[in-house]
Amino acid sequence: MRQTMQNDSVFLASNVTPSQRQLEWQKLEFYAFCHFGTNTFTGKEWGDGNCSPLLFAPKRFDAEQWVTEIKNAGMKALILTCKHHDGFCLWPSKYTDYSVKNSPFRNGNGDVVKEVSDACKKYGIKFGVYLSPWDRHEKTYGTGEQYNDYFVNQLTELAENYGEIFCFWFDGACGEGKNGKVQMYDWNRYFALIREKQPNAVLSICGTDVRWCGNEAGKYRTAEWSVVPSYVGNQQYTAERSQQSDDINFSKRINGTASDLGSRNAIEGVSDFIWYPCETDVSIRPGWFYHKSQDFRVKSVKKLMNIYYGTVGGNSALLLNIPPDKNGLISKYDVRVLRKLGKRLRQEFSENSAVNAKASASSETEENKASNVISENGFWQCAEGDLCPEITLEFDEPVKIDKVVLRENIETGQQIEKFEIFAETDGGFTKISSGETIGNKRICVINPVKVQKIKVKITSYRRIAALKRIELYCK
Ligand code: FUL
Repeated sequence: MRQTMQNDSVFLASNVTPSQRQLEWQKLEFYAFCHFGTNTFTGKEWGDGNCSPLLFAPKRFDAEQWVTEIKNAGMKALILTCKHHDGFCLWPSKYTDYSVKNSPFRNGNGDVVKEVSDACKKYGIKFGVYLSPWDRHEKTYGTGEQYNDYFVNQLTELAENYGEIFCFWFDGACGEGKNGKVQMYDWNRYFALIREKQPNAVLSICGTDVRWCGNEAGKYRTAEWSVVPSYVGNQQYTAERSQQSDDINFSKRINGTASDLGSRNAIEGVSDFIWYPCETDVSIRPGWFYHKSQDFRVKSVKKLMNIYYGTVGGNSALLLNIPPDKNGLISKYDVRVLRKLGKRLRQEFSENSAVNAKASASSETEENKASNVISENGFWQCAEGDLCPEITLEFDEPVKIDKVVLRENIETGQQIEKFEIFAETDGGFTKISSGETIGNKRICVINPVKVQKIKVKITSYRRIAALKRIELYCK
């Protein structure tokens, strides 16, 4: 235990823990974004809200195709752009004519939100809603209360009619510029409504449960903290860093991302903290919407695996955008990569050999024993006063590994600041990896090695050191 002054920033941060809904969300790790709407047909990224609904005409739309490919690639949920900035609604909203009901899709009787949410239910993945606060079509946008009523009405339709929703994703983007309309969003009213109608849903990005990573390029932090100063949770903070103009290069930029939000240095002098875990959103293509011209620019499996290791394996969730095409299908170019990605993930994490080991530690508590790290339940916690706790897994026979997965017990907060991993081979212990944070999950990719023992040393932590799991894999 270090620095236990009761008013010390590090001590205060160490007391912050996730809510139940954040813990449930944390289990998803990897899920899909589907940008689909009029832009799919016009070739734009930011529609201006003036194009005719008649353009929305997917001829072979099949939500089950989306969901089966997404599930196969290892993703556990899907977030649909029910309304993007152009204001066009993918469900027949009662409050506007600018929706699927005036499009050729299913002769005006279609409901994309219904078909996608039903497919998610059928195949057992979660469904989430993206509803853009910024609306370029709706006349009341910029009037204050009238637009807030409109937005609340739409949220109510979505929250009431499509079953369980795991997430409401509120984009911070707005490109109205200096002379554009200014709308004062009534966030508290939106959030209260969702808490009432969908109490298990997380509020993301401009919401208070899940934090935007700060870029759209798949760039991640080497040390990702879920406990951050409260001001990071302010909607203004997120909006100012979000996209301000229709600029394709925004998705490549990483300079808006603060590299450190939670280390001792970053939180010095701060006394207010929140649990606000990171989500990294990135598109499988250069754009968020489908463009035929980008068919040959789908990210490779290698690139996606790197992003996966850095995000899912770096205490962030990964929200991978897969934009369906004009037919209303995930195109064969994306399908090819998604299938390979799913196969690769299954290979990389096929068998956890840690379950066959014997665990011992420099210290443990009565309830939270070392052996818990290789079981299905519980966690290991070192005894008070153990300043450099270590835990060792020992095998009867040497085991080949190329990845060590560590999971902190985040129910008791995020506290581990530095760790080192050693392997005992024929020639004694050698260091094979080290890192700063762990949080929900840290994946350490190492050179393949045959080990008799693995030792994890926690060289710096805040108030408690508690590991939920150690897993060992080899492809
Ligand atoms: C941004 C938007 O402006 C993009 O169009 C896209 O929806 C992305 C996920 O968020 O802020």
